[in-house]
Amino acid sequence: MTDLERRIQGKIPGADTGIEVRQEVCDICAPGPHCGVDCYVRDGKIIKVEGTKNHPVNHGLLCPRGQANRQYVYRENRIQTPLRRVGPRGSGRFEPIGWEEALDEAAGRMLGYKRESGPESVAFFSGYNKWYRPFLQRLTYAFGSPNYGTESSCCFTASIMAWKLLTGAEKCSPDIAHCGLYLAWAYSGYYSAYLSAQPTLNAHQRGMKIIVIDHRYTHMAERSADLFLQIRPGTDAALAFCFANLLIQRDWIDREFIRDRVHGYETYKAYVSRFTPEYTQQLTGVPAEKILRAVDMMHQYGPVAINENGAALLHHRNGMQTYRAIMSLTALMGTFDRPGGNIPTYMTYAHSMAGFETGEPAFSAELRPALRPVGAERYPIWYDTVHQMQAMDLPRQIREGRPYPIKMLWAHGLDYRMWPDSPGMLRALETVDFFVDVDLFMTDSARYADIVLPACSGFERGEFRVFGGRHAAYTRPVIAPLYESRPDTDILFDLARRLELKDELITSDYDTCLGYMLRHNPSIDLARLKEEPYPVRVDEPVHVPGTWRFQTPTGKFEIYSERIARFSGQGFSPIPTWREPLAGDGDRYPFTMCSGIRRPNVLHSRLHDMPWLQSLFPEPYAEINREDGRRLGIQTGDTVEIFTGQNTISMRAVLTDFTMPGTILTYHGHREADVNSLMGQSDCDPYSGFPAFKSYRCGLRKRGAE
Ligand SMILES: Nc1nc2c(c(=O)[nH]1)N[C@H]1C(S)=C(S)[C@@H](COP(=O)(O)OP(=O)(O)OC[C@H]3O[C@@H](n4cnc5c(=O)[nH]c(N)nc54)[C@H](O)[C@@H]3O)O[C@H]1N2
Ligand SMILES: Nc1nc2c(c(=O)[nH]1)N[C@H]1C(S)=C(S)[C@@H](COP(=O)(O)OP(=O)(O)OC[C@H]3O[C@@H](n4cnc5c(=O)[nH]c(N)nc54)[C@H](O)[C@@H]3O)O[C@H]1N2
Ligand SMILES: [Mo]
Repeated sequence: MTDLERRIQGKIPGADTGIEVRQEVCDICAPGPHCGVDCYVRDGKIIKVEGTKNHPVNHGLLCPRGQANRQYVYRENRIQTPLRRVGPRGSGRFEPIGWEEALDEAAGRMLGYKRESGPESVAFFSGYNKWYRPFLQRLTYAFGSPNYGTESSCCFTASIMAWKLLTGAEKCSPDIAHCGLYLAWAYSGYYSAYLSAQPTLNAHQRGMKIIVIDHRYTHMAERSADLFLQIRPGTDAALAFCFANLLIQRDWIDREFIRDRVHGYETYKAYVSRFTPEYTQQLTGVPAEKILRAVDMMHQYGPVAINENGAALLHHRNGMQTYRAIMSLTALMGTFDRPGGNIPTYMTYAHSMAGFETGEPAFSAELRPALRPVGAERYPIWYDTVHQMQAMDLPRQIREGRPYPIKMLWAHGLDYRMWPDSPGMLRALETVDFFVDVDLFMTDSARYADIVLPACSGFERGEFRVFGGRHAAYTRPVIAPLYESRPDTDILFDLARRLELKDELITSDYDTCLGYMLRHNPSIDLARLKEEPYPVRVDEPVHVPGTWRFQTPTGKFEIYSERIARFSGQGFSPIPTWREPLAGDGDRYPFTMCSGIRRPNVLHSRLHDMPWLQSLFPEPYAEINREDGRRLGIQTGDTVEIFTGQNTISMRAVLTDFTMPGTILTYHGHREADVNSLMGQSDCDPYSGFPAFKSYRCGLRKRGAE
């Protein structure tokens, strides 16, 4: 082997090896962390990836999923050309067609349904991906349909609802840098948000105390908890009420803040008084003396900051109320909008929080028609606060046609296994007249589409992004789009131009729209950003703690929500309330299934087939408490059946002492063991519409045992 060959094999960049290092951003779990990636490119192909050292977000780190980016981009089932279905739905029989033909046909159908059944009969949907959403949402509304909906119908939006109802803010981040005690409430860090773990550990080392509240003994609990409260899934509201009760009884509250800035204190005080430590122990499983110890610590070590959680606390049938209960503690303690507490922040751009505002929310929503979207009847509080389609109700409406028919579905990255009662969503895909799916890969959902369009990955496109700490970037593609794939936004503009729309923006182009969204952000210069390989710090005004003006009907922190009070007649409670979390059929099913607990090697449906990542955990598995295993004669490695009235699935058992007896922890999106097929549609949180993914009743047995 020559020296040059060795250097090529070693992937050494240089003019002689023809290997160049180009910067991109990992798109696998964006917009979570947005980690910078160095891509080693040779002959137009990515041959290696590693974390970008001088990237302000990840500083050279990459998680296992990010490390596997090369396998992700070059997966065998990438869709290569636009396709038209020629076999029955689900058969996977398609013929390649050209882009013009595909978009003409889709646009023709859309206009036809609009004429025959109204614009609302066409629904627009986005899966987990966020980067193109502003454009998709504007296009939906410009077309005249109210039915823009996304995966966020079951992810984090219920927390936004809670904050909006309480304060008018959308998100309130814990101020870890200045707090004395961190309530790591449903926070494990290591798997779901790995970049947040180190700052938390650093703060702990400087003296910040940590109370971990989780049903699983997590790494965070093991390594850094000063106190660990092991709690039954979904019972967290009771714990928050008990904390409130004890803080009030001991007069460890901020009376001035409550007097001047809180609405509903007296009603709430009366309500929480029944949550004694003993009663709360019965509901939550947390020993009374530990609850008392936690409250002592909150008093002794404040200011207290509380973790913002996007899913684990919300995936219960009382999730939104639970969130309101927990965050109402910031009003009692006076830590809302105070250093060391929870500070309001902005959703800056496409669901990313960078600390400053842009015109993106207005761009996305300003053309919203007055028509009522899917889910508005069933989930009125959702509709009142979010205004979008509640996509959890979409399968029902497609199948039943009530209150009006949905004829066509235009989707980007739709995965039917995201919904509870996933078979019901699949039936909806069979029922709907016309279905277009835009995805990178030929997924099990895309197989049901009439037209399938190939999107390119984040490495094959350039795009505007923002990052925490007031950073912005305009990425550049590191390789050309594979096959005939294209960026979702290009597809959307080409569609928009075919829809006879009056809106000049959504029929223009990406940069023109960005210019409009950023017209009040003078420090962001797109041309300059395009020249920069790394994110640039921008000089935009940020929220100053202590200056928040409550955007609520009373202009105060509304523990008693006047907005919800308007719906009291429909059984909704203006103050946070308790409800037993278990969803699903009655007592025949003694276990609590907590599904979708984040794991290091998976992200929803999209990574289950990837060899490197799959090698870490080759099969779907369920974590089962060792005691339960002993009782049922189950050992690690056995195949177990998890069952409900809806369905039965099989997984490998992994016995552990880290879970609570009676709980089963699983992951979702597996083709061969789809947990969502075990769940019904009827048990969603009535406030938010969120499914009870994390506290569903089920049965468990060793395969073969009856
Ligand atoms: N690796 C990886 N990272 C991800 C994702 C992924 O699929 N894989 N998904 C991303 C997405 S879309 C989301 S929404 C976020 C979710 O992010 P998180 O909600 O942080 O995700 P989890 O790690 O499942 O949950 C955090 C902790 O809450 C605990 N928990 C679960 N249920 C309860 C409960 O009822 N009460 C209490 N007190 N604790 C509970 C879990 O045991 C866990 O330790 O993760 C994001 N990051
Ligand atoms: N049981 C259970 N179910 C859950 C959860 C749980 O915890 N438990 N979590 C819920 C939560 S929080 C979430 S966020 C959802 C996740 O919901 P999903 O939307 O199911 O997430 P993914 O499977 O990651 O992505 C969907 C599709 O997007 C495609 N895709 C990736 N990048 C692009 C792109 O740039 N353009 C286009 N057009 N497509 C792209 C992927 O190939 C994939 O097919 O699942 C929810 N469902
Ligand atoms: Mo999520």
